[in-house]
Amino acid sequence: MPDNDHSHERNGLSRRTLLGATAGGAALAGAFGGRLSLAGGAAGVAALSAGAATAAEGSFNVAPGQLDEYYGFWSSGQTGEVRILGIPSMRELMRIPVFNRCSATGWGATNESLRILTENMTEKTKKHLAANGKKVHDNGDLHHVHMSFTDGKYDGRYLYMNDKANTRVARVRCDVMKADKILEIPNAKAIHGMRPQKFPRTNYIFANGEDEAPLVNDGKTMSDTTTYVNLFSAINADEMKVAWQVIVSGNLDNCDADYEGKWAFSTSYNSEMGMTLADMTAAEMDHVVVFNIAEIEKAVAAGEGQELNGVRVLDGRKDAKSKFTRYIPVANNPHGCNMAPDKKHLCIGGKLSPTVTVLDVTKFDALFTSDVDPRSAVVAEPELGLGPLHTAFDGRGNAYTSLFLDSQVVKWNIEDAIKAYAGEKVDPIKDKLDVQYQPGHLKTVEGETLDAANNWLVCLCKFSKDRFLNVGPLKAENDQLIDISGDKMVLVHDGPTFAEPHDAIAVHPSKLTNIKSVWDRQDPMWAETRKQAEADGVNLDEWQDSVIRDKDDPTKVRVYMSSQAPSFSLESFTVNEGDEVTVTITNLDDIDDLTHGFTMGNHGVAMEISAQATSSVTFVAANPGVYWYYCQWFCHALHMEMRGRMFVTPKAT
Ligand code: RUQ
Ligand code: CUA
Ligand code: CA
Repeated sequence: MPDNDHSHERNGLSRRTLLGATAGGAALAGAFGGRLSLAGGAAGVAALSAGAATAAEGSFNVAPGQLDEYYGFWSSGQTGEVRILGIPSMRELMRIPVFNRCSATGWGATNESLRILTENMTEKTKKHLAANGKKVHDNGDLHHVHMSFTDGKYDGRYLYMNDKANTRVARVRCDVMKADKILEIPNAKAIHGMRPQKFPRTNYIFANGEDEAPLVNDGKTMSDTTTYVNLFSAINADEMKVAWQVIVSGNLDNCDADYEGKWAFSTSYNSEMGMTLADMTAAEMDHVVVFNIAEIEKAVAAGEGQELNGVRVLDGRKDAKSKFTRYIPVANNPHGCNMAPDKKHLCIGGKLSPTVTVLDVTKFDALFTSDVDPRSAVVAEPELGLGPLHTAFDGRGNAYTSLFLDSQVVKWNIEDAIKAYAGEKVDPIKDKLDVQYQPGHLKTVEGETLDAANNWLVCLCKFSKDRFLNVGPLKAENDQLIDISGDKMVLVHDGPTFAEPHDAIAVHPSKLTNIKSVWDRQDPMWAETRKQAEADGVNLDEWQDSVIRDKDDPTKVRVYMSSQAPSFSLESFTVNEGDEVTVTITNLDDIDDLTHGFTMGNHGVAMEISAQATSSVTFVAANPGVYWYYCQWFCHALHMEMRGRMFVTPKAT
């Protein structure tokens, strides 16, 4: 058993003791779906005292004051943020603003976040935003969040996430759980599927372009779809720069990578290059594209292909008989693309077909070196039910596939499916469980890594209908927790979530030992702000209360203050009507959980300043008068008194 597949002893204790001590155990076990009997009796108690209880009792209750066993990192769909949930309690622990604006933290308003949001923007986007009177996009559509890998396992350095709406990929630092890079991908359109390279480490983030458009999209060609292309992008995960792109045939939906660092693969639902629903579903087969990383790297190093908007672009289209790609036909309009932790099997969700196609990635070499039929890599195609979308894995060779139309999760065994495909009389399906309703992604604990555990499955349902109190026409989604430790799956918990979290991962805390509780004063997040302060002769690491007018541009004023509960170092400052004011605040408190805030009344300005952090915000003081600023983060018994005045002096007429 992997060492992260450990206990739920907290609540198990009472239940196990109860079961072991009473004759009513069997009846109770029945009430819990027949599962409790697995843990009953002396064996269960012995295992518990050895500190190695299993999840068999399906206990999801985390008592007040107790910590969850796993971090869950959730996408938030159209909300554009990442959320941290505890598993198994499904309690929401934190929100990480990424592509969205955040009223609480000032993400999208502070100079530090604006630099991250804008520094890797294309010229086209800058032009568009300027024309619309904006600095940044207001929305994002965050589907997939994944952690960086070392040797096929999560390494706790970074999280990566996509924005389908505005063709971006972002990175979150796990030490502080804040975004530090946001990259707009040039040339491609609508980044959907996104995965880190798993082995030997995450050198690349693979990102699928979903929407078809002319490669040079300048209006010279529009309705002539023969000029449309789709791009597969590899991003240098350390530098957060696009490393290379490959033009493919058809569009790209979901992707994944293998455990040898040789391949990436993507599903395509529009090999037809259709522009209407009828055309996109017209063919009998679509395909999976296999990308040959070594061949692509060689060609990039040799300067093959073309340079477009600063990126090396190779042609990997089917008819180009490319050495970069192979196309494996699969049933029309596939969706999920999930690599099993057995290092060998890639599972493709059939969506329109009731099947999952299992590909053996060790057979991919032959596709590039000989003339074999690409379908020779198919080793199983079990019929599982209606609308198979995504597949998750445990560490015992089982797969769990979401059935969107059947509103079920189906548990099946990969080796049995392979045997059945070879003609043996064996049923790969082990269990089916009803979920509520229409599931999309589903996730086991570290199931996309070599540490796949055998205890929990989170199933992200697209509808909640009657599961919660009615809150109006727009309802919560329903993320359900399923105990998979026994032979039968048991639904144990409903967890409502806002907007549509497409995807999630679960990570054991032992992978996240670098999380800080207080910022490092030298953090790069405010390096630019620090440079400006130094130029202004201000030491950000000390108590400071300076108001500095720019020597070259006298309409610019920089206000520096520190905070220590319950006061700002400046109880007032004065600027002139029409000045551009930059307020920089350093929180000198270095106690756990002592966050201050800064809100400038009636100016739409607010930001978070956590312990030892520096944050700054810039605005124009357009109206003369007295304006109060205050700390909006409860920090002290005298938190209400933590406020001050900005005097805006009228222009001399
Ligand atoms: S997708 S419900 Cu945006 Cu990950 Cu499949
Ligand atoms: Cu400082 Cu509230
Ligand atoms: Ca199709």
